[in-house]
Amino acid sequence: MSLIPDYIADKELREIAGKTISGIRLTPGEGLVLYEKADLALLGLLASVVRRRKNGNYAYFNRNFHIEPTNICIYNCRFCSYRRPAGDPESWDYSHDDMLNTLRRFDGKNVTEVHITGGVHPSHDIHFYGSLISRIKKHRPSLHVKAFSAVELDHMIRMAGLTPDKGLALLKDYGLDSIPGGGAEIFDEQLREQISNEKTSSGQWLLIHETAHKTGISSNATMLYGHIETYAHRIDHMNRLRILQDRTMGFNAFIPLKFKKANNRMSHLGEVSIIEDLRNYAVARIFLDNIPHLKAYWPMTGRTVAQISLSFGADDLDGTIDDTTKIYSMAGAGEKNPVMTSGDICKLISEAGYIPVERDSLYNRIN
Ligand code: V47
Ligand code: SF4
Repeated sequence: MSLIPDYIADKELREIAGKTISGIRLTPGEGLVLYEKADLALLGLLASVVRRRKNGNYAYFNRNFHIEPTNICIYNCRFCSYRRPAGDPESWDYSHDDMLNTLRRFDGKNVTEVHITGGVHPSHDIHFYGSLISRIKKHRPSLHVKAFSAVELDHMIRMAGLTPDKGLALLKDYGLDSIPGGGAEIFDEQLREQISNEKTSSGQWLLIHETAHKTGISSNATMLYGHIETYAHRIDHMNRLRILQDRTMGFNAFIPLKFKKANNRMSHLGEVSIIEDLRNYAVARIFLDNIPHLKAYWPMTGRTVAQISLSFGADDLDGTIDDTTKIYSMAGAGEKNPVMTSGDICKLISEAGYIPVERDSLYNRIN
């Protein structure tokens, strides 16, 4: 008996569904057909087949917190609600001691990862950030440091006059463990110019991640969706990631980031629906057959949508956060002060019918 419901009459869609169920890679054209023709129920079914093949009935989370060193940034992306010019009353620029104080708040608490990212400050250099990492490691050697988007890395490595391989090797020596997925936005060059003019190019973003993977530093990848992009742009973005991943296998997780409209220069666009969020998770899970994990980042989605997304391909909710990130609350996310205990996360996951698993930053099971 076929898993594909009879009401799906479209021949092309039936073939694509059949390929997905058999574990055969979809072409970019077929991925596009899914976005254009498949309804939510079919996408949920297919994404769940893929999700269970890759991650069984498990849903992952970790115990983490963020440090956002500054919101002063040399770039001015149209979608960004977070950046402030230097001297603005809402800008911040933390010293090492400020950030070490944040770290000390977690002394005696069971966290395993610090996620560090922020604006691209005009003058903080690779040694400022490198020595921050080494001070963190000195204070708490077992903490995994996941730090700096490829956009921040690109700037600090260029400022130092280094090549990506030399710059990343230096940061690894300082203690960098892995790289978060930010700054990818959308790779299509024309669209990127419209929403984040002058920022690190798509090619450079991909090169930094490829170099990191070759240096033994794994990473995540994001995609900013729900603004002026088309489905073809989303497929193109994921296809570029899929091609790179075939070469390196260094991406741990893919994280779709929904454009949030508050306090930025693209507010007039509004936001896409939750249905669209779930369809997008599902297509990503089906299309990105070589990235092991799909993360629903709950401070952005809110906990309810994160919970539902587990039935649309997501297998990771990110972490406990402990109210340490402002990026999404400044962009209008419902979670104004994001905090969940590991008990809260386990409850969300269990209620959705999945088995909660605490992981480390590289997806090894802790519990
Ligand atoms: O690159 C900025 C996005 C990203 C808005 O690797 C916005 O585990 C939506 O990369 N609406 C930074 N998105 C956050 C990020 C991230 C988050 C969670 C986990 C991981 C990981 C990485 O935030 C930026 C940009 O794409 N962003 N403004 C906005 N208005
Ligand atoms: Fe700067 Fe990042 Fe905001 Fe762009 S999204 S303006 S690079 S902080």
